Amino acid sequence: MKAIFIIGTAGSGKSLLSANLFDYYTKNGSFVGVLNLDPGVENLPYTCDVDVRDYVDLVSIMRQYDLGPNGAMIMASDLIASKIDDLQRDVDNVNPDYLIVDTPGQIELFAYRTSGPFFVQNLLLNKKREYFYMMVHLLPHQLILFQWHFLLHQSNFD
Ligand SMILES: Nc1nc2c(ncn2[C@@H]2O[C@H](COP(=O)(O)OP(=O)(O)O)[C@@H](O)[C@H]2O)c(=O)[nH]1
Ligand SMILES: [Mg+2]
Repeated sequence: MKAIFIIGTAGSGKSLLSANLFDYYTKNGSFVGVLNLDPGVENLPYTCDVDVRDYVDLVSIMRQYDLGPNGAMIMASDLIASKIDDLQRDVDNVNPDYLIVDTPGQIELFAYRTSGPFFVQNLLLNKKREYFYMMVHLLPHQLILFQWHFLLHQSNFD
């Protein structure tokens, strides 16, 4: 299984790119799965095989902890890491050739908090990190340095 993480700023087109990559790989005969890691998204341009919203619900977090949307997103982003075993099990059940990972809307919540790098490092760990890719797109130049730190943090991609 090869995992492709789609990373970018909010509204930069991550979800649409995920949908197009799904179509591209499918048309070329590969078995592709899409993992949605955005707990706050309402509509997706693809049908996800594995969905973090099954485990982390933004509206429930807002109600339960009396948080606004931004605070709930921070909490939800951290909760994603605690659901990695469930998400890993769901991914293993699908077991695609390529796993496209559509990351949360706000890059800062995924890349700069410990939960994002933890998730990237530990997903597919039990698969001995078979070919593990990351993709970055549409980065404003201020973010590139941070992005490379994030990428270089990973020891397991070709
Ligand atoms: N014109 C144009 N619009 C795009 C492109 N990629 C995404 N969009 C639109 O930009 C908006 C945000 O895209 P989305 O994939 O949800 O961004 P995300 O927040 O990074 O997942 C949506 O309305 C998309 O239809 C693109 O390459 N060209
Ligand atoms: Mg999105």
